[in-house]
This record gives sequence, structure tokens and C-alpha cells, in this order.
Amino acid sequence: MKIKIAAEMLSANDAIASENRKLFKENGVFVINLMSSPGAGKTTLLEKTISRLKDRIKIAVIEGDVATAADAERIEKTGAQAVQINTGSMCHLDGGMVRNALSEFDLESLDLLIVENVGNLVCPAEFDVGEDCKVMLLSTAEGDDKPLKYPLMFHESSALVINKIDLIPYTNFSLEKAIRDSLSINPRLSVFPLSCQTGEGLDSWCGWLEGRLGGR
Ligand SMILES: Nc1nc2c(ncn2[C@@H]2O[C@H](COP(=O)(O)OP(=O)(O)O)[C@@H](O)[C@H]2O)c(=O)[nH]1
Ligand SMILES: [Mg+2]
Repeated sequence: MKIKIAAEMLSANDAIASENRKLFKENGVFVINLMSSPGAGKTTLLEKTISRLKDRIKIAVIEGDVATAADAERIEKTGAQAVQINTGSMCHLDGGMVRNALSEFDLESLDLLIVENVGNLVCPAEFDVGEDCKVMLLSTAEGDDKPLKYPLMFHESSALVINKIDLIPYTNFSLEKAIRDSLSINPRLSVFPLSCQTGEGLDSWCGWLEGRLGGR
């Protein structure tokens, strides 16, 4: 019985996500669902990405957090519009939460909408919000065993950002192992090792993003 309820909940979410996707397509907005554990650097990556691309691409952000508007406030400092969703006890964003936030945006004027999901390595990958693609962010401080321990996030994503490579000398993180294990789960992953702190690798990531927008 429990399994049936979960299946019905996911199919109800899929229906809303499909409506969101149709709306995004009609308005020519490319949508990314950005997922990681708390503190891996999602908001920092968005701040750096927006600063680099904002003269060429109109970007807005939906921020998902259990509590506070702190991340939306950080994004707004870059000049991009951000809407905060507080999920309370929920560990992920779903299609309905994203739909409720959409009335805040002039979708037609946007090129790219990035949804920063709630920090969590499990549930966000299970809920479609209507995105064009998912992006997984892993930071070196979390350990190189995470791809094999939380495979769904890696399996569902189109790109993997490995952040905080500046910290590698202070950890036992093996970049080679993390990439090898991630590709064993999902050989189609585009992988971007980078540091939001030093800026190393950000050009490749932003180039990939611009390429995906070009293919809309
Ligand atoms: N050393 C280092 N710290 C980083 C890097 N990127 C982000 N941080 C720090 O990691 C912490 C969490 O970042 P945040 O963007 O809030 O993570 P989020 O919870 O995934 O949104 C902050 O203190 C950031 O300054 C990086 O590339 N290198
Ligand atoms: Mg954040």
C-alpha cells in the first residue's frame, strides 16, 4: 500500500512538471535543476556564473531551502531576480512548489532559470520540476565515495560539477576516482572540476551552459 501511495504521488508530480515544462518551452526558457548536499557550493556557483554571463544571458533563480531567504538575498546582489521557496520539513522541491513560484517571473524575458534545490543527496533527484536538465554538484570536502553511495543523483544528471578543487591538497579526495565512479554510473555526464574560490575551471562550465542554451 505504501508503494502505491508513493507511485501516485510521483505521477501527480510528473503531471505538474510536464505543465511547467510546456510553459518553459513556450516562453523559450532553458531550466536547470541544480542539486548537491548542503554547503557544496551551489549558491556560490550561481553567484559566479551569473556574474560571468549576465551581460549576454538573462538569468533568474528559484532558491529552495528548508528555512530563510538568505540564498535569494545573495543572488539578488548579483542583479538577477531570485525567488525563495521555504520547504519547511520537505527535503526537496517538487513540481507544484516551482509552479507556485513562476507567477513571480516574466518568463518571456528570461533565457535561463536555475532552480537551486534543497541541499540533499537523495530526494531531489526523484522529483521532476519541469527542468531541461539536472546538474549535480559534488565538492571535494565531501569525499570521493559519494558517487557510488548516492548513484541516483549522478545517474539523472547531464553534468557533474566538482567544486572546491582548491581544497584537494588538504583532503584525501581523488579527482580521478570521483570522475571514474561517476562515469561508471552515467557515461553521458559532462564533468567540470572547478573552484569557485580561485575561478579555475569556471570558463569551461560557463561555456557548456552557453552551449546548452544555444541548443534550445
Ligand atoms: N574553498 C572553497 N570554498 C568554497 C568554494 N565554493 C564555495 N565555497 C564555500 O563553501 C561554503 C558553502 O557554499 P554555498 O554556496 O553556500 O553552498 P550551498 O549550500 O551548496 O549553496 C561557503 O562558505 C562558500 O564560501 C570553493 O570553490 N572553494
Ligand atoms: Mg545555497
